[in-house]
Amino acid sequence: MSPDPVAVEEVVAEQVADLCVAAPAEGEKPKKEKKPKPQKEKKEKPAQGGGKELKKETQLGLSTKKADDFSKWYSELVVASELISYYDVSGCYILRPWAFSMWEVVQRWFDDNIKKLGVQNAYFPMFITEDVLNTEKDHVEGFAPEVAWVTRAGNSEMDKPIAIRPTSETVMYPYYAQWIRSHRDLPLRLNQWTNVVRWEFKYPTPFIRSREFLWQEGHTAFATQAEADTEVRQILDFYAGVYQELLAVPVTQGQKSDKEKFAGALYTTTVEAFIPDNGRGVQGATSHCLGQNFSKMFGIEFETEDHGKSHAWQNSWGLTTRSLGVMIMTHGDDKGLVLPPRVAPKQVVIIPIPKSSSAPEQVAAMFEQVVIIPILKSSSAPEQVAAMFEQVKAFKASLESSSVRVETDYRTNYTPGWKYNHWELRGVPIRMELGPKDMDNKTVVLARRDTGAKEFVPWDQVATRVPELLEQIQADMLAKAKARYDACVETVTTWDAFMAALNNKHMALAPWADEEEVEEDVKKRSATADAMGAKTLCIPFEQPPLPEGAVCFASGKPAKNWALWGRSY
Ligand code: 87F
Repeated sequence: MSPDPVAVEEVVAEQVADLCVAAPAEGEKPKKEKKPKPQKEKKEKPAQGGGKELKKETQLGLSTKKADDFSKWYSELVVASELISYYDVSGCYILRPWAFSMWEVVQRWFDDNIKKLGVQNAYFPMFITEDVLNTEKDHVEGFAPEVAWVTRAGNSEMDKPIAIRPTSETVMYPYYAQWIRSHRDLPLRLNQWTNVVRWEFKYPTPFIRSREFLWQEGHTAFATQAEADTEVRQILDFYAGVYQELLAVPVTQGQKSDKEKFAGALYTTTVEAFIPDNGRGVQGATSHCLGQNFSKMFGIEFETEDHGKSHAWQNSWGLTTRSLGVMIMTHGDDKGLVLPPRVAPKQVVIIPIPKSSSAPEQVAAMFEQVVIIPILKSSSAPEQVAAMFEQVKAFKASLESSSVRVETDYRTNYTPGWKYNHWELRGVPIRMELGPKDMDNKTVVLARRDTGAKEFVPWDQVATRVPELLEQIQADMLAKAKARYDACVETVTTWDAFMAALNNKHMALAPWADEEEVEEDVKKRSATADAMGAKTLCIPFEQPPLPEGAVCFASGKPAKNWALWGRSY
């Protein structure tokens, strides 16, 4: 993946301010790191025991609105929704189960798809000797400051320091050179799911930019360029699928400019997302055709069918946990996460609402899920509450048999309002309420997290309506995000219109002569006192027709294509 620009206008959320490296201005030397203090998270305090406290609602939700301070909203959100805990190594985060299970959904989907193409999973070590890392010196050079090294074991300095993988080209390709001898050994298509370490000094942001992150990296070798070219685009389509079909995040597919491509690649393709709230583009995932660059460096040579010799054609491609951050930023609102059903760890939460906010202890004791039993009088008879809870269990079983991921919340020490906030914060797509009236009418209420819309559904239709509604929510979330995305693409032909688009927190689609010097110049000229310069996000594969005589918006030279520009992560 190509290096990211420095975020200059990020504002630190109050409770994380002292954890992070101060954001250096572009070109400025990174500041010295402060020793981070462990994060103080706002803990939920359930009402304890006695009746008086039971009604008192605990403070849930977010103190910052998305539109008021996006960066602070995001930092608060990822912690409050229990996706992330801050860690005492700056730029590293704990992925809690709510986040990790979404990564597992992404993994499963992508893994199934690449296996259908014939890719196999493998695992290579995370350590790299200095000599091997230097085999690829030209390409590693620009990244060298980010490589982390192990220099000591126990109390003794190591004879030779060992690098921790920032990516695995140099780890894997010496073995590809051993394994690939004949055209019969091709194609070789391996993928690994791992962590990688890049010791960045740019401003860290959970999921979006961290010093250790999770990803998959695919490394494949073919006999011909045509096969490699085909795979590059198949993988890119899968990446677009992860974003659009699972995460409901629109992306543009395209090719990176020469300046932005991976230095080791022949060409780099990318899916580019956009965060309207801060006007930043974000590289979603990249699929590179490495050509024969690495096979020549590492000696990956094979005997062809006609007994000649040829260097293999190689690709590499990667998707990281950043994808979850883009999804969270895209859909989240002032109440918390809004999760697309296909990745939501729980798709429906069923909340029984007995007449009183608490159930009698003898009823509560029947259910293992209930751990805290308040001793209170209830206005619902135990039999009524028991019947309601039985009905909830029946819905859970029936929905789970159609593979719906269901949570039930029988807790009796929280009010219904508190529970609504709790599950809204966590982004569960559908809340199903079952109250005394619903028991009488044999209906439930389904409330959508994305729109807040509520509907009554007869019991006998729940098993069909819920899956249908989940698909509807998924489709509506993508459509809404796509409409916002499209509204952020401004077609411009002049420098002034280009700057106006950027300063309006939009992307600019502009005719371009495809010159690296011009891209560098645009980056400098478009930087303002409080905003970074712009770069090309990609040259979209879907190109509008270029009018006769169209000229580059920045250089005035004859345009070669339309490029998508933006300020970006
Ligand atoms: C940081 C330190 C050292 C990115 C780095 O995009 C080396 C690198 O090679 C480095 N950051 N890269 C480029 C990674 C290229 C490529 N690798 C496989 C991918 C996808 C997965």
